[in-house]
Amino acid sequence: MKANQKNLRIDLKDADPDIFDAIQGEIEREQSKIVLIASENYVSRAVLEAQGSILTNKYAEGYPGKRYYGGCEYVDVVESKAIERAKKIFGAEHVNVQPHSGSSANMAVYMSVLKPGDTILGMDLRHGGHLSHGAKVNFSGMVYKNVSYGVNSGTGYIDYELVRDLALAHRPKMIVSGASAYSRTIDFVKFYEIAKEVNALLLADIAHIAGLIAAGIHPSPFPYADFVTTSTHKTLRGPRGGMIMCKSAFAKGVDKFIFPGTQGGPLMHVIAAKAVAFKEALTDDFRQYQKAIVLNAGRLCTELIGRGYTIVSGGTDNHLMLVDVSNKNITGKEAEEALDKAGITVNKNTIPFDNKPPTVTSGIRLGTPAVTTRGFTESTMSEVADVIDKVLKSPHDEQNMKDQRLRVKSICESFPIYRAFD
Ligand code: DSN
Repeated sequence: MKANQKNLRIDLKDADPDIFDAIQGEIEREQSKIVLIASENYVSRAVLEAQGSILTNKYAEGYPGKRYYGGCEYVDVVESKAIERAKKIFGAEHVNVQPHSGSSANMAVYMSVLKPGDTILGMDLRHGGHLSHGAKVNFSGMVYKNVSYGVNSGTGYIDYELVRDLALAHRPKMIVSGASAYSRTIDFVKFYEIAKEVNALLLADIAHIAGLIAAGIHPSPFPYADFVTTSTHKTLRGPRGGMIMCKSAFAKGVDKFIFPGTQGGPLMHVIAAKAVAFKEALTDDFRQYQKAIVLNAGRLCTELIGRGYTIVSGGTDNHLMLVDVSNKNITGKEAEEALDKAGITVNKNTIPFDNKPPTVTSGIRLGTPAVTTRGFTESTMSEVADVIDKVLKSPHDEQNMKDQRLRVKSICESFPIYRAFD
């Protein structure tokens, strides 16, 4: 057999031990640590299998039935199923499942209806918004003029009066609703009314809460938003990727600005994995899972408040919370590092009106989608809160850190993830 043919049959562990070992290391890390990063999750084996499939071999520029390559009969089935299922989950008029990420999805939406220099009104990154909602360091803030709204300094809730005032003063072409670090229900109706008043288009970026919306736990942006974008790997629990949903009137523009506007060939293995995840999202199990995410976040939040922690806005309605650790004599960066040593993975996060830079921060963001997938219940969350508190109180006490690491390991052993650990 020739070498090039042999490659088709050699396992990764023999072909590339470096990468194989790194993947094994990551499996061990995911198994033995508690992931509280609000935007991460564990996909099902079926999603993994689809994403790791031979569909990665196929070029399919274009859309089902209208491709620029031959041999697309099977990938057409895959993409059509993904679209059909997404429409069913969200009640969308038009769906494009090709965006490689949430950011690419937002880019295509902007390009389909805005001209460079047009104004976008989006949530301030430092108040919980996303880079692609107009941040200066991102294409969205370089190509378009950005005006930012934020949360009310007293309540920590989105300041809808400020959104309206800014909209009236700046007459944006596009208003972006949606956030990456906001723990309260987003009022899409209010955003719609403001957009209507100033004749702006409304984009709802539901990346974080897509799963909750799919399960009917968070109000849907449909039929209010003109465009709805999402990543597919957070609460929605699909592969890493993006998706655009929109009203039929905008379908042509959106499709054109994904392909050929901003992307070439779609990642058909990823689209297959999206289709599988969407099938899962239509089940009752998924609805129960989303309910459990919110219950777990609620319990973690209550337990932390009970231990003297300040939560931005005073609580959570969804899958995440922002913990202001400044009254605990620790920065967000230090908290992230100490928790990681004990086996709890979180991310430092600026809190609204933070006086520390984003590399330091006064807060940490905690979320429950991943731990809920592996089976943590509310009582597990109470124990997790206790570990967090003990770590943050005495991060330099070596014995304490060893004790907390052991507690984390023991919790993790009770909730195995992938089959390799059975
Ligand atoms: N970086 C993502 C998050 O962690 O929320 C947003 O895309």
